[in-house]
Amino acid sequence: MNKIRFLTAGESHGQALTAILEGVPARLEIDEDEIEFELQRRQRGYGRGGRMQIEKDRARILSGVRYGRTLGSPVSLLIENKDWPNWIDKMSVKGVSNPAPPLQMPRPGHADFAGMVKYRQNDLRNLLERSSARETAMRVAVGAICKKLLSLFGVFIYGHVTRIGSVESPFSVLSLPSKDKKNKKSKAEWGAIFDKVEKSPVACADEQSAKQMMALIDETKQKGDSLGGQFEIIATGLPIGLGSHVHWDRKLDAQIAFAMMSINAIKAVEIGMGTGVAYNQGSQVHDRLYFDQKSGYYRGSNNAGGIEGGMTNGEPVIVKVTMKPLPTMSTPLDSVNVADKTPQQAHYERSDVCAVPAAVVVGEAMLAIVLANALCEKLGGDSIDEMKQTFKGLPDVPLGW
Ligand code: EPS
Repeated sequence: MNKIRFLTAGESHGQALTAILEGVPARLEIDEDEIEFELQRRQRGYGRGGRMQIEKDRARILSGVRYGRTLGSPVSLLIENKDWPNWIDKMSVKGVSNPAPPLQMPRPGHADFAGMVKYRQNDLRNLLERSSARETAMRVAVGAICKKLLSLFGVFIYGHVTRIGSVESPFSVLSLPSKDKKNKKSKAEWGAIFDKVEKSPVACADEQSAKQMMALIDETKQKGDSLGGQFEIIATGLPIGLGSHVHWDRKLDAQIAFAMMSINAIKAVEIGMGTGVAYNQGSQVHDRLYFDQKSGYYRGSNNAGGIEGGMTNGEPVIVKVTMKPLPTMSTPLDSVNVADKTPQQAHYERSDVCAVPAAVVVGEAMLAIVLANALCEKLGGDSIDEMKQTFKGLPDVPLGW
């Protein structure tokens, strides 16, 4: 990614998260309330721990915006950690006379062990603070700005949970009837489908499955265990030709996989039919191409998930993401005390039982960042106005070469 890039900083229980977002074109209208809307969506979710009762995420825009519009200069953001006053001693920037005792039992599945060895740390707090998914709040703030940019070009992103542990929702965008000519759905039609998701405590479109998911979360919490799951993200209204087939790092599916795998606890990413392509024949996998005067080009299915040859093909981009169960468990796993090498139970501190509903919003944000970058590359220009001019010149359907 080179048009839009960003860096974040901040520890989970430090003072704040910060970010610098570079490459946003000038004259994009954005305000803090729009960013907060996304931040609050990320805080939802049955299965979250006590921390979400403390935080009330809101990003302050510190630079790059004047009178409600971007300047083309770097946008910097700050989200305060409301929990910070409870951690002032444990997370003090300055040295203290009575530091907190070091945490020395790494949690299997977490960054603790490899991080302790790599960074020569004898206190796993020095790893967990940054490897915590708290950082994803800032990605959602950055993603909110990218979502706003995309919306000006008719691109919208939706996400929903398809699985938590053993409970699978029957709803998948991929399994919508192919006759639908999916890309032709209006924003209102997509909105109606995803309205149910927004109202669900587990971000699941199927009410029955949602109930089962919540029951499973309760049961798992009782046992002191944790849960992962899967979610699907979809981007609609994309023009043909974002990304490119010409070089490995310009392939859009590669960029999406990278972005999704960078989210905490993500172990697999699939585009469209994903791993299903291995079990089917070509005739069952590839999306037949049709044309009629009214709809232009359209497909009989969207197993490619909207990407062929590393480029958008005009169909919705569909990404399926798999998240592992969280490694912090109140019934901890076997570990070793790294101070004296004796067997001990892994460290436990307050955590979530399941964070899949929150991860959906982070996935949406990461997809928005990748797609906004690809759109800026495609349309060029230093301002939204310039991008819009170029956009008008793109063929609606690629007729009459
Ligand atoms: C997290 C542990 C929990 C989560 C946290 C991620 O935090 P705490 O240790 O303060 O209870 O709530 O997620 C967030 C703070 C957040 O904003 O999503 C972890 O270990 O990754």
